[in-house]
Amino acid sequence: MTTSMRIMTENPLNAETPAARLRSWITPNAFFFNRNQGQIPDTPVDLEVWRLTIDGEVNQPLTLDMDRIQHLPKAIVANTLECSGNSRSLLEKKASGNPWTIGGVGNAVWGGVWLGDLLNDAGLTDRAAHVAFEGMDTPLGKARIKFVRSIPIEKAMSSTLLAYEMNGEPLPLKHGYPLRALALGWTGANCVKWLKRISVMQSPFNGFFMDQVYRVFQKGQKPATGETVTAIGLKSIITRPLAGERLDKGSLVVLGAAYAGEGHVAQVEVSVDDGATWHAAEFIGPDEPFAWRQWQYVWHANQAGELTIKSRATDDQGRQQPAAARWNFLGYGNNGIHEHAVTVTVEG
Ligand SMILES: Nc1nc2c(c(=O)[nH]1)N[C@H]1C(S)=C(S)[C@@H](COP(=O)(O)O)O[C@H]1N2
Ligand SMILES: [Mo]
Repeated sequence: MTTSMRIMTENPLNAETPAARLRSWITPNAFFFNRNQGQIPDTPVDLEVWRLTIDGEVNQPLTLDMDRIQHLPKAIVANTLECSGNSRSLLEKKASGNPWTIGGVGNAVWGGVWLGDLLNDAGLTDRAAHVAFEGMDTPLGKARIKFVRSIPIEKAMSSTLLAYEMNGEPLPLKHGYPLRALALGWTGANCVKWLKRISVMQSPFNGFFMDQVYRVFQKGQKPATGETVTAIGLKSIITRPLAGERLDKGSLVVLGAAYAGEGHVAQVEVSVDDGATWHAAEFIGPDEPFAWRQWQYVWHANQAGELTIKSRATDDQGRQQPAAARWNFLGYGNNGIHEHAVTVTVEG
């Protein structure tokens, strides 16, 4: 069983959390997945020189240092972060991008300030409709395009955190030190790291990572005409046993996590006969908005042979995780029950 990060690319660093590290409610900082389009700053920025600017469609632009930010009312919130491309490699039809299995997701308790509080201080003009975030990472690739992303003003005002702490520690360099945005319940692409500038705009930011990359589109379709990735979908994953494991007969605890972005997971069911019959799993531990729920199902494996375990989540509106993923060109948002099935062998 592997417990170290699975590195997909070194530069930029893209690495996923091994399943064994997804079995606790909190994902430790050292094992939280890494997803980067650019080059992580090689040294933490000096807080003496770092400033956050808030400008654009505001009455009073703000320039804030960390001391000022940390003296504002502190919010502490749990949030499960998932990369839009998570589970891409589990799709039956290939899609281009990092070959994530299930480990492009993690849950942490973040400390910071509400973006809405800062935007209220700056005062929004009546043209304010979108909020763009710019980080300090160095762009890679020939075109040297900065990772700039914008979100609608409603999301920015209602439930977006600017985090300077992760699981009680200062935000680690890899995860955006000194400050990152977290659009709670939305995919990682909406959560810019190493923040330096927040601009309020009349329309969405136009740029490569807005128009060409984080879009759900089909082959032959222009990316910009596809939908922008926003909220994380309803999904459950099995973190134990692992695919291909050989198990002894007897009682076995099946473990997993389920999450729903801005929604709330109400039920998880498990099937050990490839979806023919389903049994309620039991939740373990905290149940917080925007955070995954860990679950377990005790399975009495008394017959030898190969079999397929599936899990399915239902939210508090009665919506169910889809039986199969909805394929798209970049393989975003794979939350299919079928794609996340785990086949194991019970030894005779
Ligand atoms: N500045 C900056 N922010 C960024 C990115 C980036 O490349 N640069 N990648 C985004 C993507 S696609 C994801 S999934 C998350 C990953 O956050 P993590 O590395 O802390 O897990 O960061 C987001 N924020
Ligand atoms: Mo991502």
